[in-house]
Amino acid sequence: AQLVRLEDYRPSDFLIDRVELDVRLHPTMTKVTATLSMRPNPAGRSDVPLVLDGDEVNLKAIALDERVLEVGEFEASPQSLVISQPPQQPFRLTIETEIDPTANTKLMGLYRSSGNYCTQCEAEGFRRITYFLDRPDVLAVYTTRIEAERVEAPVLLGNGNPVESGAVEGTGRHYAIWHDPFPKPSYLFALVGGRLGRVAKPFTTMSGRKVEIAVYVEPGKEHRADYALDALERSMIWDEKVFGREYDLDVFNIVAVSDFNMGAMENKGLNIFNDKYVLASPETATDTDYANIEAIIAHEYFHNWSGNRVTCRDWFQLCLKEGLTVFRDQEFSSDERSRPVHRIAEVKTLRARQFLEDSSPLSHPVRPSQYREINNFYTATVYEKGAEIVRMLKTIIGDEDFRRGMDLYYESCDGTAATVEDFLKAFADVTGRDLSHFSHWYAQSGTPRVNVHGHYDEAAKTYRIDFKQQIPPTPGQPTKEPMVIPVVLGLVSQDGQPMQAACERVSTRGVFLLDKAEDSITFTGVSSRPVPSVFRGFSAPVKVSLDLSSEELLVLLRHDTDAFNRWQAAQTVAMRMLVSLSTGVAVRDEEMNSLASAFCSFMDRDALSDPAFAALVLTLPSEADIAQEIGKDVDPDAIHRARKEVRRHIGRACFEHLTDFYRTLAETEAYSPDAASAGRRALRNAALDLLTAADQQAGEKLASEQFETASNMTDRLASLGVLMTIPGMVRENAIGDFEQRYRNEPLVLDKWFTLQAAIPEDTTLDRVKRLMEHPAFSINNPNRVRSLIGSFAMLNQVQFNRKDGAGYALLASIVLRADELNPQLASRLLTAFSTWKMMESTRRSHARRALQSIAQKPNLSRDVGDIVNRSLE
Ligand code: BAL
Ligand code: ZN
Repeated sequence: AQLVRLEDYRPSDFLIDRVELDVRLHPTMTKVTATLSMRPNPAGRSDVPLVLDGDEVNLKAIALDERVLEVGEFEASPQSLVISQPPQQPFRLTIETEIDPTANTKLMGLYRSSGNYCTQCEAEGFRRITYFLDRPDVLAVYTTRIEAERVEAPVLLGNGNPVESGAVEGTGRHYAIWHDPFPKPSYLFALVGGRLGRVAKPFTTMSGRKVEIAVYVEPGKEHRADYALDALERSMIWDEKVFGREYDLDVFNIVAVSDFNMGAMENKGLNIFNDKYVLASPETATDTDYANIEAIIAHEYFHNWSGNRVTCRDWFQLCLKEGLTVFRDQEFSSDERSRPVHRIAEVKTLRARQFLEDSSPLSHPVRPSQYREINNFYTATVYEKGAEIVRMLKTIIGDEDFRRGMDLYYESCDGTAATVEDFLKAFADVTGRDLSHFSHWYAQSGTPRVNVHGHYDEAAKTYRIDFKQQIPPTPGQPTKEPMVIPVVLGLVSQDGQPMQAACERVSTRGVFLLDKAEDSITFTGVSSRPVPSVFRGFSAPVKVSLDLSSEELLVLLRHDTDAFNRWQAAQTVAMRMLVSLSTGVAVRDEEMNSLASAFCSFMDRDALSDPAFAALVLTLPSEADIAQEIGKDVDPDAIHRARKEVRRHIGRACFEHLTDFYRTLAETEAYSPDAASAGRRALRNAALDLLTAADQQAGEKLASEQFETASNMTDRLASLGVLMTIPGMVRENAIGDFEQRYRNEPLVLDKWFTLQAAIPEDTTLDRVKRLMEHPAFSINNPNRVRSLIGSFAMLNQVQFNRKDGAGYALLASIVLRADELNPQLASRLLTAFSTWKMMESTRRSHARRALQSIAQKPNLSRDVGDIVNRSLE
């Protein structure tokens, strides 16, 4: 596949000002007539052919300024439509195409999900509907007429505002016309036709405009859309209050569909969602589901400004909308929930996904400089690290200047397709700062490592901290420049008091900017040896090496004013022990006991004051986190044993506290998804997990009771998760019971698939194969495939990475099968191999062979071909 390079960008030679679409929906023969009002682009080249993009479209007719073009005046293939001598003044091009939505298993373009018609056009799906200049810098005003059989699709939705609807006389068909006054790129186009239930409410914007907001779902599931509708309303209010951004159309519609490659899509005025991120009831959704729904509803809504009103010039700028919008949704969730708890959750995700990616052969900059398949760049790096860059910018310039910069960005770029440079310029303009050095964060890949060493001078009463940053080599980038790293820090005394020492290099907001490879800062007036608390709130996406002893870290766990670093301290101490145990380094009993007693005293003193935070502290680093920390010659079996041993030790040492939590935190009121209630459930279920690690029999009994009596999905699923760790009939009966209870609930069965795929036992491979034959499983449905196969490969460290290579072989065979139907889904699954180079040699050879077996296959999609080749490099 051809390499696309950022440096080759040039403006389009033609522009499209208006698009009139007439879409006659039919299950297998949908007719699309597109009338494009076009003109040569003054910024483009003149006297060049007009080349429109296509992808598997079937051309029926073409006319230029109402004159039908003859064969010879144009050249059409399924991939492009070329008019060699287009007019040099404005013209109208009318293109008729025919497409088959039922055969569209790629779920890009127009397709059917549970019989309903829907679209997905980002990044390059619009070209699967009609020939077009399918690039984000071609902005047009769209009017869409949708027509369908009324019985098949009583609901017809498009972008923008509804204009007109009615019957098509003498037929069973009807139509709706939608007009979107805001110029937009084709990737934001959407339409929906189907049988759908609806919940709606009026919303009045801050300037008094009336808007109807609505969520459409499968009929009968309307009550499960209430939470999504509420989250939408809260998002709209928050964006007005925090960013001054108001909604701009008369309606805002969300449609939930069951077959969707992504989480959701921000089409203008018509967001289309994976139903997993819309539907929720206490009986079917967990606290995590509720939190995800809230975050993703907000994310897609926030795109209306960060993505739609200001869009991207080209796909290299994807982080411009995604990183910024993730930052915005994270801020929203932090405001709606608990900021420190949410920050820890964000960092856990960042480390698990982005740090992992950045240390793998798939590492790439937040703004890549080249790609072969853009769908492979909807990554944790672009999204999550992209959000961290925005957060660092805010930390460096402060809240007020950040808001002024955002206002200027929206004002100066509204209605345009912008770049990262445009974004940074707004902040440079409002602050007078030169942000060119900071912009390395967009261009350099790899996770910087920062070494921190403290030196206390007792006589001079000074404390010096030496910082050293290193950025590892990554594909295409053997050497790096130092980054600008904001270090938020403070000093804590050995007895846990905040110390007010002076250092001119640290701003009043407690920020030191590390912008050289090495630098030192000195605090004066330091009365006793301090414990430094650095990277408070995880102020930069870096790995930190600290020369603190476990005792000093435990001072931070107990006393730091920064909740993130309290959690981090516990994680660091536990991680050191887990790495030692996993790699055959002896751990002294005293060390283990001191960690356990720190946990006990934490439970004693602090845990119940913030149960959500406590649950995070009590959860040890995951097996994948430990593997990443070890980094090479990884033995997943040893890691699994080590984690089990430390959990057992803590569970035994703190058994009374845990039992006490388990009893006192029992649910007494009706389920509510709010953060405080969710926190209590999280702590209780973390306690159950540790109790079971300490005493399997007692844990099995408690978990079985909880499984039987749970009044909500969070508790039922948590107890089933605990039972999954104990082989035997109790577990198998619970699996069967769960299946019976939820056999008509696909999203709940996904959880059932996931738990079974994650069982760390040798028999799991066969179980997964058996489950692929289950009537509820379908290789065509992304949620099902991700829940069974994705979970096996990403969550089950020991079984995916089996020493006999059978886990790798299974994934390889499924990737190849999925690739024939849905390349995006297949290439996502394939990224599970990104850890292969860090495994010990036997596993590494098996993984290489599995990857090679994929690479050798003829007719791979561009998606899978790109990932497999980069993985093997
Ligand atoms: N734009 C693709 C889905 C999302 O990030 O919102
Ligand atoms: Zn997004």
